Formats: sequence, C-alpha cells, structure tokens
Amino acid sequence: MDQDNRINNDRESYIDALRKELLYLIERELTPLALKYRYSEVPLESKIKWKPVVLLLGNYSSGKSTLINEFLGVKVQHSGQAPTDDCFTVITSMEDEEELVSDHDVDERDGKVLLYDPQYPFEILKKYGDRFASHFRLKKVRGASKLKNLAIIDTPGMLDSVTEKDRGYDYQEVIGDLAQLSDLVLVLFDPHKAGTVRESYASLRETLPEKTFEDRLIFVLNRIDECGNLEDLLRVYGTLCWNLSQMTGRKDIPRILLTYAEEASSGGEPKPFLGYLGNKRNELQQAILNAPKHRLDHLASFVEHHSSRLSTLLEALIAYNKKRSTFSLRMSLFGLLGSLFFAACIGLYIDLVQPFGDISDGMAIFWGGALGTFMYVGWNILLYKYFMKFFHDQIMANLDQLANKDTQKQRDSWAKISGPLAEFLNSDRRMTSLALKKEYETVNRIYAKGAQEIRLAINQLGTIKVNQTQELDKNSPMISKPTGTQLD
Ligand SMILES: Nc1nc2c(ncn2[C@@H]2O[C@H](COP(=O)(O)OP(=O)(O)O)[C@@H](O)[C@H]2O)c(=O)[nH]1
Ligand SMILES: [Mg+2]
Repeated sequence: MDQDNRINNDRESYIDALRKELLYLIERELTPLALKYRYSEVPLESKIKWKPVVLLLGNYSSGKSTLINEFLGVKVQHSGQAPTDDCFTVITSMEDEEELVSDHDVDERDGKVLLYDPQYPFEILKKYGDRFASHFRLKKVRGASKLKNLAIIDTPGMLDSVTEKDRGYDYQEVIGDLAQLSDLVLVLFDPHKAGTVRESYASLRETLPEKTFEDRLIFVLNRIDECGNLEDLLRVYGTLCWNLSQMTGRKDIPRILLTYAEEASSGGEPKPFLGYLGNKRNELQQAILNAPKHRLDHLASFVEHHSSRLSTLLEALIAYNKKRSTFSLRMSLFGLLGSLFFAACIGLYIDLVQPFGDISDGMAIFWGGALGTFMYVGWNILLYKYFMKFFHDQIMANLDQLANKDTQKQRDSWAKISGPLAEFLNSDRRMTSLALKKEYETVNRIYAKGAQEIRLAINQLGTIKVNQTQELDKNSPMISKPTGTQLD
C-alpha cells in the first residue's frame, strides 16, 4: 500500500513538472509571438492554466443537470422537464479558506467574476457581451472533493427553434470556445430527441470538429429507462446512429454510452431489458473523473497546435519580407538605372544641342549628374513609396501566395492565421528578416523538440516505477527547471 502511494506521489509530481514545463513553453515562448502577430487576443496560456474542465452538452431535458447532481451527490443544479435553465454554469469546489467563511453549501456567483478574474480561463468569452454575461455563472460547492482538481460546465439545452437573436449571443460560438478549453466534452441525447435538435446538428457538424478533438468527445444516450422495451431502444439507438453519421459526416459510428439515472427512473414498472443491457453510469462517471489525466495530452497538443500555426504565420511573413526586399531592390535598381540614363541624356543634350549657349563638357556632365541625382532622390521619395504600396496591395489581394498549402494540415493552419496575418500586415510592417528568422526557429524548436519530447515523457509515465521519476527527470531534456517566475 505504502509502495502504491509512493508511486502515485512520484507520478503526481512528475506530471506536475511536465505540466509546468509545458505552461512555461507556452507562456514564455508562444504567447509573446501570438500577441505580437494578433494570432490571439489573450495570452494563450489563459485558456489552459486553470483546472481540467468537463463540458456537458445536449438537448434540453437530456439529463445533464441530473447527471451532475448525481456525480456530486449534492443537488447543485435544478432539473426538470421544461427547458428552464438557460445558463452556462461553471461548477467547482470551494477553496479551503472559502469553506470557512461561506454560509452556504453552494456559493453562487455572478458570471462576471469568471470573465474578469484572470485566474479563470474564460476571459475570451467577454466578447459575447452583457447578454451572455447574464447567462453565465459560477457555483462553488462545499466539500466537493471530486471537484478539487476539476470543473464541470453545465450548459443550456440545445433547442430547435431558437435563433441567435432569441438567445442574445451566438450560442455555437460560445460552446465552441468552451469546447476548446475543455478536456472532455460529453454530448447527451435522450430517446425523445435522438439527435434531431437543430442546434445539436450545427454543433456536431461544424462547431465541435473545428474546436476540439474527436478523442475528447463522448456521446451518451441517456434516459434509456424511458424506452418501452428493447425494440423501442434499438429503434432509438438506430435513429441516433443515423443522425450522428449525418451530423459528423462519418461512416463509422462512434461509441455511444447507454445509460440512465436510477434515481430519476424509479417509480415506473421495472423494464427487463435494462437488466440485460446494464447501466454504463459508472463508466460515465469514471470518464469524468479521468478528465484531469487528459490534461497533459491536451497541453502537449496545445503546444503543437499553436506552434505549428505560428510557424505557418511566420513562414508567410518571411515570404512577404523576401518578396518585398526583391521588389524593393528591383525598384531601386530601376530608379538608379533610369536616373543614370536620364543623366546621360541630359548631359549629351546640353553638350550636343547646346541649348544654354556654349557650355564646357565638364559643365554638361555636372548638369547631367545633378539632374540625374535630383531625379533619383525624387524617385525614392515619391515613386518608390507609391510602388511599394502597389506591391503591398498586390500581395494583400492574393495573400494565399505567401503560404504553402500542399497538405490538409497546412490548409487548416492557413485558414486560422490568414486573418491575423492580413491584420498585422495592414497595420505594422516593420519587421526585420533576422528577427523573423529567429522567431521562426523558436516556434519550430518548440514544435519539434518541446511537444515531441514531452509526448515521449508522457508515454514513459505509463511504465513509471518508484524512484524512476527522478531518473526520468534527469534524463528528460525538457525537464530543466525553468528559471524566472513560477507559473502557478
Ligand atoms: N426517467 C428518467 N428521467 C430522467 C433521467 N435523467 C433525467 N431525468 C429527468 O428528466 C428531466 C430533465 O432532466 P435535467 O437533468 O433537468 O435535464 P437537462 O435539461 O439536460 O439539464 C428531469 O425531470 C429529470 O428528473 C433518466 O435517466 N431517466
Ligand atoms: Mg439543466
């Protein structure tokens, strides 16, 4: 037993060291570039610095709130048949000191604290305005040990006929941003609306594939106790599979956990098929508890993801600078040759035609040279600027030429960075090739070494034994203690 505890402690501290290393890479290396090049409006780490997060999505009355209450063993959320709860609720535990001073078992706070307190990762949601803020709240639960290292977000049920105007904010955008910062996303359905709700169609078709990864999604068919018999359940299951394949655009059917809340189902006559199927409730609860373990993978993907996109952005800036230098050199040469030609013509004209009377060869050369120089200066001051603006407009009209888009990954990266790139190029073009090259090397080093070595270290975790953590610590090139400020 003692041995097990030591293994666990060693693992925990090793995981913690890896987590800090990854956060360090993001905070110190990627964020300054992401902000500088307008790739992100907020520091990148703000989305992942907080606790691991589980997001619950699903149509109204699919049993999200009931699942949360059951998981915590406390009635934190209201539940009911009608779509009454139209709030996004972040649920986590009280801190020890808060438990001492709070008079309630559940402390409910306005969503503004989540948006404006930098310890939370929700700053990004400020852009959805006051209507959203009034539908966002925080609940802190006393003694919720399961939430010490975890937060759950309950969401308003997905509806059919609702529009952005009705909600007052863009629901799909909000759940996209929340999914992006979540380590696990549970999508709940129930037998009455097995995937037929319009908002769930939009989110599964577009929002979720764009904002999160397949392996972070779990589909749940909840409330199966309400099916009349096995045949009824099979019909519902088939409908859901069909709808899911339509929504996700995939031919293979993802795994769907079949489950129900025993407490909510009591009262009805027992259904024999439920005994035969078994309830996957424990599996579902275990998946929620395991979410923190995905955080390291999530962080490593985060580093890879953003460093590769920043690398595409820097590549495009380097290409822009290169084209600009070539064009500028060409224009300067053109101006120089034009001015020389002009000087020679003027000199010859003065010398041969003698329009100003008898002028010596030396004076003709002098006047030719002076007018040529004047023309060159005029060129550089007036026309060169005009041509460089012409160059910039040409590039902006066809920004695609700055990037390589052979692979799908490159095309995806480009879709994300072309907007910030255009904004940056239109506002600030002062960048030296040397500085760009250095930044490019930095993000590639982070991508190639950082994330990959961390992944290797994560894989080693599976086989870790007591006292080996220190060995790993020494051997891992990434686990060098960061100098400078503590990350958390
Ligand atoms: N029979 C049955 N009822 C359930 C189950 N889960 C939730 N309910 C009931 O369904 C209604 C809606 O549940 P709720 O948790 O509020 O759904 P939400 O809108 O997704 O949060 C409530 O009346 C619950 O008691 C279940 O597994 N079986
Ligand atoms: Mg609810």
